Amino acid sequence: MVKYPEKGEMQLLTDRPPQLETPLNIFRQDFTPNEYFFVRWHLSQIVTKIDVDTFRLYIGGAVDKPLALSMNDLKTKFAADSIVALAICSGNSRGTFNPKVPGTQWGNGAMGNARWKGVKLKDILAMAGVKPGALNVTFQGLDRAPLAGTPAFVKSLDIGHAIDGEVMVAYEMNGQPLPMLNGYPLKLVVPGWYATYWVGSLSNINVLTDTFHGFWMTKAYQVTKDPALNESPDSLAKTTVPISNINLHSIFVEPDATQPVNAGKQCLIEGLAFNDGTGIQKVELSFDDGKTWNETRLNPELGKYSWRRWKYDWVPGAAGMYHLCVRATDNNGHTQGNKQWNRSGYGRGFIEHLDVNVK
Ligand SMILES: Nc1nc2c(c(=O)[nH]1)N[C@H]1C(S)=C(S)[C@@H](COP(=O)(O)O)O[C@H]1N2
Ligand SMILES: [Mo]
Repeated sequence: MVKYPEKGEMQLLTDRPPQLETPLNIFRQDFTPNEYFFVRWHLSQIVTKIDVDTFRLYIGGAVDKPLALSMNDLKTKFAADSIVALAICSGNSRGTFNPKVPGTQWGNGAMGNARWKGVKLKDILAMAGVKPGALNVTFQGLDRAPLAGTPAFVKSLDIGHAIDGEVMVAYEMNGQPLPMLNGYPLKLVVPGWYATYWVGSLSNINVLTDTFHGFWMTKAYQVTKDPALNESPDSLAKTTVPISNINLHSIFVEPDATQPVNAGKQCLIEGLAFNDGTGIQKVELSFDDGKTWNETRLNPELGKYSWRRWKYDWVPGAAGMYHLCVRATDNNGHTQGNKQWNRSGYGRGFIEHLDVNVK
């Protein structure tokens, strides 16, 4: 465990750039406190100091009127908007893939649920005036690569997505300014999509009349074109597309599997389920390897892009090892399946297991 500025005790996965994972017990609350919110950067030159008085968000490219907006402009010239949304790294839970895949070996803590406040991207683009023929919008922050050859971290969205009224430029999370390590002073919020699009220390928005082909869209963060396709180490998909929507997934948060629980006593099992805004219809547990399933209690919904907490009161009868499984079903009736491996360890979405020692 380490401590970084504005952060609580976190698990350090890499230090240059910093990648910090949230301890699992922090997930026993609706919102993930800013000081425990995971941290993930790609380029080692991240911003550690910003003068907010001179900071500007630049909007350019295929617009009628390029803009340079101060923080004060964002807070006074636009209506404030707020949304609860889960930010989850595409590589969350990668460390649990079997066979192992290269990349940061995250447990389940590369995600967090927050209430974001800021300005609708649609309103900012309307002020700039998007020119006819616009296709893509790109986003870049103030972080830089140490070597000239490393591609800048630039992400893009289709224009239709950018102006859907949900994508937001956020200046607050959970009622506070963003911690520096989470992209202060501005972060793009793309509800329902993996956090690779949630560009932090956001400084440049560019409207393009063609398709953006940058490294971080066309080479990195690729998934199989057919989402149902299972890759295996010796059978990799030939056609890939940029990752997008958050996959349906559910995880255990309690009990802590390293500690035994008591036979004949009530044991609270709890966890999280989430997806891309489709919503969670039910979460079920199995104690017999998937033969029968028991419905858990869902906590109230906090918003369609929020995670959903679930709970189950279990009274284990006798001592022994118990093998638990959890699966979620979304509001379209789609239930998590058993296996889904991919070479990059992205978008983990299959049924999770927990071995509990009852004594
Ligand atoms: N400027 C910038 N924004 C970025 C990144 C980055 O490297 N640079 N990484 C992205 C990825 S992959 C993730 S998972 C999230 C992590 O956000 P956090 O550090 O606030 O948790 O930021 C996204 N936005
Ligand atoms: Mo990520």
